[in-house]
Amino acid sequence: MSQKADIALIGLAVMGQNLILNMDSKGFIVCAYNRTIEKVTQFLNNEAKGSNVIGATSLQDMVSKLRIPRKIMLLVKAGSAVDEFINNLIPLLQPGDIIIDGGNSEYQDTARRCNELEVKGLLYVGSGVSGGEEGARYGPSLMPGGHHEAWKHIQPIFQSICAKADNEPCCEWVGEGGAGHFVKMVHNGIEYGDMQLICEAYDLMRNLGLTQSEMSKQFARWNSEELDSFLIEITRDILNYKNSEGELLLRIRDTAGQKGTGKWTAIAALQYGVPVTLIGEAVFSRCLSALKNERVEASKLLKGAATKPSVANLQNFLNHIKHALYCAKIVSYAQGFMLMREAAKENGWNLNYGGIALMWRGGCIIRSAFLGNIKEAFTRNPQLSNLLLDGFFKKAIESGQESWRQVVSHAFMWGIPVPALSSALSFYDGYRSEKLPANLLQAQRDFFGAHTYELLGQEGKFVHTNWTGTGGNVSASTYDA
Ligand code: NBP
Repeated sequence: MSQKADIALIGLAVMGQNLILNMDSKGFIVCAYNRTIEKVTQFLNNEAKGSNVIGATSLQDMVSKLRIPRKIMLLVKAGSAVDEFINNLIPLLQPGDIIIDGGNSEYQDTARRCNELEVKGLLYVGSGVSGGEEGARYGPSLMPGGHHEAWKHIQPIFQSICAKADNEPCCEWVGEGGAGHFVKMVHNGIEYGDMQLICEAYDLMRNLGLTQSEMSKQFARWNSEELDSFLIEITRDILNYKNSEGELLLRIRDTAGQKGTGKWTAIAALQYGVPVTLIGEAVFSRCLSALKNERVEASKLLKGAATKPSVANLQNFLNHIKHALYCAKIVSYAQGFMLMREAAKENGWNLNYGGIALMWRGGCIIRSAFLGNIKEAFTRNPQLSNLLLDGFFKKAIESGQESWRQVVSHAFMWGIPVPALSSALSFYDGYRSEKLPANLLQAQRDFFGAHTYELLGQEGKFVHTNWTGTGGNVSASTYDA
């Protein structure tokens, strides 16, 4: 009888194929399966030729080829395909077997599946996988969560195939239920934010008349400093890219699509009541970009600022842009970690924030030197309540904030949209405000809806005032504004 496989992988599209080849290269025996069976043979005869990968012709065949406890990883389209496979696998498995979903599933679906499988004695893991095709092949960032009992069985495979940063694996157990997919969702939201910030820096530079080659040089310089990251690096290369028709970027339509994980992050932020403003703006910016036809019409009708973009000292201003980008990025990550902290509280997850920073440090799209600084912040103080309060980041914003304010105010005067840079600055100013104008909000709500208010020094005691002398003295018990 031939050797049994260590793991089965279902879904032979780009992610599945590359993860299989990665596992194979690390010495694990993988059994490959796909809904369209012909793709298994195609894969074995082409990409996996010469490897130890084995194929299966049916789910029964696949299950019979696995070591116990069986480990089956799904890399299929998120949604009903995952449920269909789980339902078809249940009758074929034994208690203690493990199903792993490595797709971009919604974290609440993962939590539901965890509960459903627990009743049947099966272990379920929802794992974030980041890094795209190349990451999957040579070392992704992996964010597994679900039934903790599964971790000791999958840990050797996961920590062997994942990316490494400073010799540490970019994969650690995240937490119970949907925790792994939640953290992956926030990662994707942060990716949206980073990309939007870079786009705003690019927009400012091109409005100041820089050529693509000059902008590329700026990004190259920034990539050797505190902004050192994969996204800055690829932006440098995109700006430099030319084909037979010249600079490609100039010919790309200015409308961006989305697959939904950024939107999910913004929805979760609203649901948990956490002001994740920068990612929200990044999602809305993509929505605004998609209104191309409307924007073309509006551009002919609506007047903008009277002041044309220009600066006395270009080099100085470019440095201001770098600081603005860095400060706003700090706010974005601080907001993302605030969201994870609140979700952890509500879901009973014991998240290791330094460990999460390390998981994102290598392999994934937001990989950067900056994540190393975040890891260090949580190592210094594992109980850190907000990244903005860490000494390193506090100092970074102190030294960059004048530049940040210059950039945002100039952009407003020139009529250049900078939603992410500016919303981050407003958040920063709000977060550091001892007094916000919400006293007036309380008064307004009580005035028109008898919603009551709290007096300073008497927190927790809600009172109502008859502001006009004509309303009653009864306060509202329902919340409607
Ligand atoms: P896709 O998301 O394109 O999914 C293709 C796979 O899903 C194929 O195996 C296909 O089988 C299967 N499938 C579909 Br589509 N509908 C199905 C159904 N109703 N029942 C059973 N199988 C079905 O592949 P991918 O881009 O490799 O991504 C896989 C997962 O990883 C997704 O959740 C994705 O969001 C996530 N992810 C992707 C990336 C990336 O860079 N692409 C990065 C990180 C995470 P077939 O061959 O029979 O049609």
